[in-house]
Amino acid sequence: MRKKISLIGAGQIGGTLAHLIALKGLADIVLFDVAEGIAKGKALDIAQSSPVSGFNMNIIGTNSYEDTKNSDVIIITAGVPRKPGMTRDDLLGINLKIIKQVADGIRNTSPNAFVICITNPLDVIVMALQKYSGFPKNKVVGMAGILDSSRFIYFLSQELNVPVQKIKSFVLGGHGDSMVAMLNSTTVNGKNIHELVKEGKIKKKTLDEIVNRTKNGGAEIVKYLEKGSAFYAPAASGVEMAESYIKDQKKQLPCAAYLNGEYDTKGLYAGVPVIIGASGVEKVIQMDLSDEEKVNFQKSIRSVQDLLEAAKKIDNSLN
Ligand code: TXD
Repeated sequence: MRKKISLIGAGQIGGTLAHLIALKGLADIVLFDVAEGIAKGKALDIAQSSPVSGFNMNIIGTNSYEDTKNSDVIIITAGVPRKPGMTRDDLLGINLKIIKQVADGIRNTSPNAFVICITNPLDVIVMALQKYSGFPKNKVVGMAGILDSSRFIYFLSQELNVPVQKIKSFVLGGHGDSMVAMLNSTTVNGKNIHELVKEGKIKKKTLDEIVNRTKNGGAEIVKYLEKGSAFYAPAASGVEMAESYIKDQKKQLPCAAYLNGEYDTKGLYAGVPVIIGASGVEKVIQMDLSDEEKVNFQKSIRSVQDLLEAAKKIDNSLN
């Protein structure tokens, strides 16, 4: 039985998600947007590429949640992106309102869906989505860590002239300036990055610059684009999560997941390595963090908690 993925938000990321999912033949696609024309136009355009690209997925555009009924996966990008000079947190007020509308739309139409949230500020918006929708915590997850880790790995591969496939790393914590590159578990051709610093293959200063460039990865692209933010890498990251669920691949992926005591954190979503399989978030992986990583991770958690407090002031139903 062919799976069904509904994309709530047919903007830059939503349209790219639809195209990538179609090219992979992953599922039938419903592109949903309040701007119905955008959803319908992009769906028709992608569908018209099917003879060229050789896929036969059904893809429609709509502004009716009825059409998204019984989705296996829902990927949410509904919201407004940053403009130059804005932080992800500046989007909180407007995107909280939007995510509440989305939660109302999907609650009764796709109660068994695996929901991947992409809308910023990610860590709090995914938390609000889970509360507003009432979906099980293991079926609501945020996409950020895969993108941040992918940016970090790309920058390292460019610096070290090593294929990206040969670099393993995780960027965890909140999806903001306090995100944490886990250097202790970063390897290049199987060798820990700290060894490469000792061998003089990469300067510590250069490594720190790469960590900072990763933290500012989104803002760097917003500056270039002026209107809108990154969408190719975010979409590719969201598709990896959807595929791991649909194909029960049980991949270990850095995602914003609900913590119930792991990493000394309870009752909060934050970026951690999880296993994604047919039951959704099947396990939170407890990594051995260095003392410095523990301090930085807890700092990142505090910034998520601070933003959650700001969200609760906007909508006390989040208390
Ligand atoms: O790593 C990450 N999680 C981030 C997330 C990476 C990049 C971008 N990040 C955020 O994703 C960004 O800050 C935004 O909050 C979302 C979506 O970014 P995108 O670039 O796709 O924004 P667009 O192109 O403006 O698309 C948003 C669409 C647009 O077509 C609106 O009409 C639609 O959302 N929209 C709605 N759809 C459904 N329901 C409602 N209420 C709604 N309001 C707006």
